[in-house]
Amino acid sequence: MHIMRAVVMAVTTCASIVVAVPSAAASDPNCDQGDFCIWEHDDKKGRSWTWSGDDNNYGDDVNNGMDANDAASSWHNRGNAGSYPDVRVYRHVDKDEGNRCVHRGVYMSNLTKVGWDNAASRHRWTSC
Ligand SMILES: [Ca+2]
Ligand SMILES: [Ca+2]
Ligand SMILES: [Ca+2]
Repeated sequence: MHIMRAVVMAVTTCASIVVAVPSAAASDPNCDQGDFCIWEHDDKKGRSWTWSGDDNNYGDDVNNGMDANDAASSWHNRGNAGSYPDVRVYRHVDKDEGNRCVHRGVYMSNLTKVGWDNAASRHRWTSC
């Protein structure tokens, strides 16, 4: 029941963000302006997860029965310009080794090409 409640809250949060920035959302229906977004498959296919803030553990982010840990096969940083425009993605929840900077605006459609398929476990906004 905890998981179901988290999903409902996540959906509610996303809905409110869409309402707040309708014009930006229209430019990419899969990933709102200001968010870091990941997809289950290449080319923005399959389940997706989006965050406007940091997330220290993808394992509790469930979309349609699947959590985000080690799931990302494509990603897109649609962060806003400012103090923290980039995203640093980490392979592990509890270790900093093996992280990667994803600059603002970067979309990677096939993470296998850079050795990151099904690897991301958390991220934080930064400047890198
Ligand atoms: Ca995947
Ligand atoms: Ca999480
Ligand atoms: Ca991982």
